[in-house]
Amino acid sequence: MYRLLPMIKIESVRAVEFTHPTRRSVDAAGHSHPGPLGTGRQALLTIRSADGVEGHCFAPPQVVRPHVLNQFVRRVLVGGDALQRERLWADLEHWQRGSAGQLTDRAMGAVDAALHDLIGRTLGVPVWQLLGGYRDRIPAYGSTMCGDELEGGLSSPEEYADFALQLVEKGYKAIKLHTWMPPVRFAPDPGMDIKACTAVRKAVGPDIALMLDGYHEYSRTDALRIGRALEELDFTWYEEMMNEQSTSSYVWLAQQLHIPLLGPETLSGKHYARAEWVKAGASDILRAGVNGCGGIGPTMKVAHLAESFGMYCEIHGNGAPNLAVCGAIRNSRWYERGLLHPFLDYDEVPAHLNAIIDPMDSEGMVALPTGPGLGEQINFDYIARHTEATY
Ligand code: LLH
Ligand code: MG
Repeated sequence: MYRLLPMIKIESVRAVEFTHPTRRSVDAAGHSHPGPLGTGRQALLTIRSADGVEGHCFAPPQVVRPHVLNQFVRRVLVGGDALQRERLWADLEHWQRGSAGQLTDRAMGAVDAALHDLIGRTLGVPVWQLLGGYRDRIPAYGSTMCGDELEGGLSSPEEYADFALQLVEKGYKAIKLHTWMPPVRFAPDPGMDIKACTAVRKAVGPDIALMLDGYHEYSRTDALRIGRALEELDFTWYEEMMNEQSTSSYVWLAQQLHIPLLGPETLSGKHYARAEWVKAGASDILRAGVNGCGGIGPTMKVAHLAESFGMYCEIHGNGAPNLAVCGAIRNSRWYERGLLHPFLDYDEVPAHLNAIIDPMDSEGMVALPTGPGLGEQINFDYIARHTEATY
């Protein structure tokens, strides 16, 4: 004798675009840095059920723009059953092929996360429990912003070392450096990356786990030079140091180094591309994040793929959907907390939230949220007062 869960019938999909104050500015290569107080823009995607329950996900407005919602997302979702999210995802993927590149993995990721939130909120349970409930807390690593030319910021190896000490003081037991990339004038520079990593290791001692996420377009030989230095410095992993579209370059590097290579992070192709990386021996630790990999569903598939091959899968990026995956799987060692910078307070609650999703304790641990769905505490009043468009 069994009972099916009652259908969670999807009634509507909508997005609101709102503004919020921010001190982050984005450089010509898309990396964020501290900046003057300015105005940021986000969209809140909302999927509403016939019972009046709503699931949400934040996304860049261009990702969930009207064309995407009208042509693909509403056609697939409205009238459907949120509990069939695997089927809905497959139907979206079907539309993706003929969408002329308009239905992106990122759009699918936002829709899939909002669907998970809707299911969790309807059932009154956290998504990380629904997905696997492996743990209720996870160690965080402090993930720095990319290097800059701001005095007192991240403009020299010494400043990375000072900042790393501050992070250890806060409780972090692991730190990842993002080093200098263009448009920083002196970047890329393998020698500077090695100096920064050396200074940080010297400052924090042998017991803090360290990782490097450097310039993403190094040549094989520059990447090898840095990798050999990281081995001397006992780094835990080495991430996205070359263009990830060149699988052969990663295979080449993996064959020369014993430090674990981690990836792919930005490569398109969702779980399919990651399976190819495992087969090719292009990385030792797999990588996927909800935003870039097409959602919570495919990210879980990547994690389970990695587990089946005895590999870790480290989840890319912070935020509620990624944290939910971290709580559900066993083969991720850390949650990526950041991006961090000496001039910015990561713990400051953004105007559109009532609390951050990932407060960290003095032992460097982040607790999984206990609220239903993705557990995001959204400030709907603020968003309503700062909405500029609804679609
Ligand atoms: O500056 C950035 O946005 C980072 O490079 C970003 O891609 C970051 O999320 C990352 O690589 N984390 O591992
Ligand atoms: Mg990265």
